[in-house]
Amino acid sequence: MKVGISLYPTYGGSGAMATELGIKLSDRGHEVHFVSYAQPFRLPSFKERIFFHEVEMAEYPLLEHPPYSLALAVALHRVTVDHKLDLIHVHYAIPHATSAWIANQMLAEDRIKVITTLHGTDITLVGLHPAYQPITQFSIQKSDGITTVSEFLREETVRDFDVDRARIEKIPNFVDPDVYHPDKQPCHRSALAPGGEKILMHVSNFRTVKRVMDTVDILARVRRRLPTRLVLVGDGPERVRAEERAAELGVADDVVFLGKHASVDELLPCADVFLLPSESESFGLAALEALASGAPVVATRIGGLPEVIDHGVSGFLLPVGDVEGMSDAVLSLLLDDERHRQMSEKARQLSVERYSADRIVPLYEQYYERVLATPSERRAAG
Ligand code: GMT
Repeated sequence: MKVGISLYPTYGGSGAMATELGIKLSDRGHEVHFVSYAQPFRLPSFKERIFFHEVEMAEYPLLEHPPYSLALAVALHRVTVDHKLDLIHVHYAIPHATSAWIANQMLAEDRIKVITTLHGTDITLVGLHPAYQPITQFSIQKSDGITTVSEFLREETVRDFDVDRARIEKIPNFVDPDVYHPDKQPCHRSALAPGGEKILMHVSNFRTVKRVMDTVDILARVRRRLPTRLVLVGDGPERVRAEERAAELGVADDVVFLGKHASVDELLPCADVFLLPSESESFGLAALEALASGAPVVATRIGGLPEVIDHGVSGFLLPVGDVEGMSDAVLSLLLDDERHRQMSEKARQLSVERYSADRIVPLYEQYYERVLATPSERRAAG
């Protein structure tokens, strides 16, 4: 099959997942064409059957906000024609689903199938804004196939975007258990915690929704009982406030800001506990990668996180903002080696059983086949 994949190339779960999917599809013999404004961060420089097409943007003084959605539509159209794609698979509805719809209109009689994978805030946050809701709804409804990464997100899509539940396929995110592994080397433990401290870790794009500040508050509480450090991986709008918070609480020396890191698989095995105190999370890919690396996860009971973390088995789920409860949960693990060992084992075992790439990627292939085999009403209707 020849598949075009449109995605956000920067740090973030939807781009990471779309890239991993493309790589796995190419390993399974498919030809994959990534279309985006920059090379996806998890894409290796060369891989057989993988191609990257950069969306060309023209600058012009009148264009204060150059129309990326149009440039992407043109690129998708060109790549479809030049490489005879079988289907376009877009990740994150805004604006990718709309650009794919435009590209398909340009293809006229030669239209191909478009599958939209909804990842999170394209439905729960940005997509709900009146500036985008109608076009997002239209583009999702016009897609030939729709997938969501969790049951939670499927329900949100049905409720807020008037899509028939039966039209949505839930295909969860996945993890490569050989890449995310408790024994992965190097994990740099002695550099991250030179005094032999315990390590709490958080990986995100530091947007408000991630509540990074809570991780600093948790560290401050845990550190009163046990020498512990917090390793923060990623960057974004909340980083400065998190740095200020660490200084305010007098724990700055025990908070390590690593910035963006392309290979979190090398760091996660160092985590004694992974923290994800988000106020919204459709799935929580970062949590899944941590679990597969053997780190129990302390997170919030929201969105799709209960589909990924088993409370009391592979981690703990607490209400949003319950910093005290999360600190107690962390301490219950760090102060009990046997409990920690058991939870770490379960984290690895359950995450791999349910969400390994070998199990999930074929679901996409089967879904592609099904969508390709279904006559398109929208095509007939024009
Ligand atoms: O919706 C977003 O915030 C963007 C997206 C991203 O690119 O990071 O994250 C979402 O997609 C991930 C991959 O499917 C999920 O693991 C995240 O839970 C989800 N983020 C939110 O729902 C906040």
